Order: sequence, then structure tokens, then C-alpha cells
Amino acid sequence: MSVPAVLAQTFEFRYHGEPVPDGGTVTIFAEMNEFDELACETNPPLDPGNGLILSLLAGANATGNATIVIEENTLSPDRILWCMGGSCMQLGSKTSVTKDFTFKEGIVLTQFDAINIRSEGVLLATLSATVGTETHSVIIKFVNGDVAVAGDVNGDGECTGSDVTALYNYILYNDSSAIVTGDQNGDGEITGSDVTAVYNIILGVE
Ligand SMILES: [Ca+2]
Ligand SMILES: [Ca+2]
Repeated sequence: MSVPAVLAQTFEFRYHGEPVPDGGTVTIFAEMNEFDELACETNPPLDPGNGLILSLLAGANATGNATIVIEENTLSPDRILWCMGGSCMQLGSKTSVTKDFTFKEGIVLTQFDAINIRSEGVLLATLSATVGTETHSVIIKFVNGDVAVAGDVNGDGECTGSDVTALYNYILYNDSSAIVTGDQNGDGEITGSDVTAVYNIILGVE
């Protein structure tokens, strides 16, 4: 058996210094910014390099392009700001924008902000970056208020296998210790149908 060649990864997304797995989610809850506006910001104003960045792992003077796509926005923010390496723009009514970037000293700041948020809700955006033939993406999730996440049985803010386990433990052993929202299909009881509903969310089946 031959082993497929693995090309070395040349850059990655990082958040608070930790690599973000490809397609991973960075969740940020709304808080007041320095101008007393309710905001979600990926890069803290006092230490922007410690927020969401692209980090070069190999090569030098790399350039590339990045695309942000707003998948969902129920936050009603006054403005949505996106910067790649210091080149900033407001998205206005645009839901998809592509920009070029250049790594400086091995990093690109990827600042993304929703400012003066006026509704409870979520903003979901996919940010993908391409250098050469290599593309990585991260999902940015802004949250204001107590927003129920579909399939989140145990209330940890995401839908994962732990939510299926929580349902099984309840259905099989009457253990409700991990149940926060067990009735996922809204029929008023917690049954195998809720397991199916959560599975479908995990598998991406509509
Ligand atoms: Ca969960
Ligand atoms: Ca149910």
C-alpha cells in the first residue's frame, strides 16, 4: 500500500494563540466595547494580534485572498466591519466580499466586528483564506442573548455527539443530569425521535 503524500500546511487560522481546526467555529458573545456600544469583535482592541489571525507556518512574503460570507444575521448591528491585514471596509448590505492580503511578519489580522448590536440573535459568517492552492476556513459565530442552538440538548452552545449521549442517558437510564433542552422536535416529549432530530443536525441532513 502506498501512503499518499501529505503536503505541508503553510498557514492556519489561530484564535487566542490556538490553531483553529479547518471549518472550526469561533464563538463570541456580545459585550460593551470601549465606546459603550454592544459589539462582537474578533480582535481585542488592546491586543489585536491575540484575536483571530492568519499565521504563516512556512514560506515568506505570502499573499493570498480571503472571502467572507454572511450566512445569517439576526443581530441588527449598525455596522459590520471586516479588516484583513489593516485593510478595512464596512460590509453594508453585502453578504459576500473577497479581499487580497499580504502576510506581515508572518501574520494577517482578520478583524471582523458587528458593532452597535440592537437585537438578540446570531450572526454566522464563514471566513475562508486561500494562499496558492491551499484554503482554510473558520466559522465566526456572534451571539447576543440566550439563543437556542438547534440540537443543543445539554446547553453547551453547540450540537455534538454529547447531545446524543445526553438523550440516550435520559431515554435508557432516566438520567436527566445533562438534559437542558431535550425535546428537540417540539412534540412535547423526549423520545427516540429527538435522537433522530439531533443526528440529522450533526450529519447536516435537513
Ligand atoms: Ca450540546
Ligand atoms: Ca420530542
